[in-house]
Amino acid sequence: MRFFKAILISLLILIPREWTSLFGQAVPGKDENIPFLVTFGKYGQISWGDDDFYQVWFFSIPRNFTQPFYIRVFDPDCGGEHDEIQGDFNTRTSFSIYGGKGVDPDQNEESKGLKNGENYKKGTLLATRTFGSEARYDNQYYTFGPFNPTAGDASRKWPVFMFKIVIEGVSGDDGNLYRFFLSRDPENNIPVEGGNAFTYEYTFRMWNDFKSLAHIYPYVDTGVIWVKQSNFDWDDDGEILVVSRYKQGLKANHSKEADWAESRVSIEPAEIGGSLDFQFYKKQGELVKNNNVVVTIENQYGEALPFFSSPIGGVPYYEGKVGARKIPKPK
Ligand SMILES: [Ca+2]
Ligand SMILES: [Ca+2]
Ligand SMILES: [Ca+2]
Repeated sequence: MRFFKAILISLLILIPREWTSLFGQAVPGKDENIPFLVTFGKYGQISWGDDDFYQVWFFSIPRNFTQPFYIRVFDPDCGGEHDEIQGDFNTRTSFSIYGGKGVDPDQNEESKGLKNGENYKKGTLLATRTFGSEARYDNQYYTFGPFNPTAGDASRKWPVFMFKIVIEGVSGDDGNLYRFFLSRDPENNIPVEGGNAFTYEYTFRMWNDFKSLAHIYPYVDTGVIWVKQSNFDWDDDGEILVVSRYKQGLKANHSKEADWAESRVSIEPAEIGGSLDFQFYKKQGELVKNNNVVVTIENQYGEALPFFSSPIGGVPYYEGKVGARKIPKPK
């Protein structure tokens, strides 16, 4: 009886993990509860919540996936529904997809797109399109592809091919809100099994309500002792808490208007090889509307941590003080 109970429990543990990886193809991811990514036109003001008017995302395709795939962009245009108007809609946003050598951020630091002026476009340009205000793609998907997985950059660290999408606000001053889906199908959102997406500088929009809790999940790699979280233009909107199996809710310093705030978070050895859960709580009372925010995290060596749409190791839940003494399973 005890044996069957053990099997049942291990199945219950396995199911949610499989479930999250299946839905990791949506960017933002299923567990993140983030409505949109956001990139402003380059003549926007940083006080609107985008510090640099571009964003870089990576898609990883498992080596054993050999079919063509597609990158679908929801609401790529800037106008009509969802987008943030400033004066008139006059913003053009480019979406460019890269493969080949130079893409993999583990082999090319500049690819991460963390610093203005660095060559974050390295790689082979596979597809690009610039969108203005286009009714045809308003509240609709635009599909890039098909792409052959082997056109990606072969990672040395993971058994995957890497692709990169660079989003730039090439003109205008409005906020373009959009999402991605990594798909096996050009017309529908059909996940690529085992695929994932990640970024090193996350620029996103909070829901316009009091109750929705947003999450992002940085991956903690070997050798990390502490991390420094930095966030930009949080508008003094509620709290940012760090949760893991060993952290019940550590308060992170948060920014106000058009400024950066940072704080350190120590890492337990048992947190290595898994994800942290950064939770973004809205302030109650007066609603902070259209809150766009930027988040980066680096380790004690100044190396940026990736945020995965499908958190590596699954969503971490606080296990309490007893759980903290548990010995993690060897790999
Ligand atoms: Ca405008
Ligand atoms: Ca849009
Ligand atoms: Ca903001």
